[in-house]
Amino acid sequence: MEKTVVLVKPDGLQRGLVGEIIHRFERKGLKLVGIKMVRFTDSIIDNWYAHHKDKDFFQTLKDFMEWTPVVAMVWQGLDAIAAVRKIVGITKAREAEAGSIRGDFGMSGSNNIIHASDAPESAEKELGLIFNADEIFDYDSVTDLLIYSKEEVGK
Ligand code: FUP
Repeated sequence: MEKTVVLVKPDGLQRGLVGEIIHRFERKGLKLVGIKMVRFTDSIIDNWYAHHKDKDFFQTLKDFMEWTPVVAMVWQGLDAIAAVRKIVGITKAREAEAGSIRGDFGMSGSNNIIHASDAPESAEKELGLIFNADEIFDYDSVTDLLIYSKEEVGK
């Protein structure tokens, strides 16, 4: 099944939202297969946000992401990337749909609490930037057969 990388950003950590965020993904039926704290560096950010390196907000984004450690997680599930992005909400938090994490807890388009991979290529890149292979766990979850149909469970 698909894996996606989630970060609780420094504002989410400061605001005590780590448990709330984990709870939302758990109750959705996603499986946690990796979790740790990471301190982002210039070189991680240059790579992670390479598509933003020429934007005027890039230095602000860097300073923000290096403010405190982040909580990095890998969640697994059927079409997990799209499912997680829906739970996260759009970038500008004050316009994000109520019920999403950004919609419920944020007002900013930069201090927006959480990151989630937006495509299989970025999920793979992000995972490789901060997780070692032995930090990702493959295990059977007893709830898989409740959350998915028999046809879906092996996908
Ligand atoms: P998202 O995928 O929703 O996290 O959004 P992007 O990849 O477009 O942007 C990554 C981060 O850059 C955002 F979470 C916050 C920051 N950003 C800004 O600060 N200003 C902007 O106008 C756009 C993005």
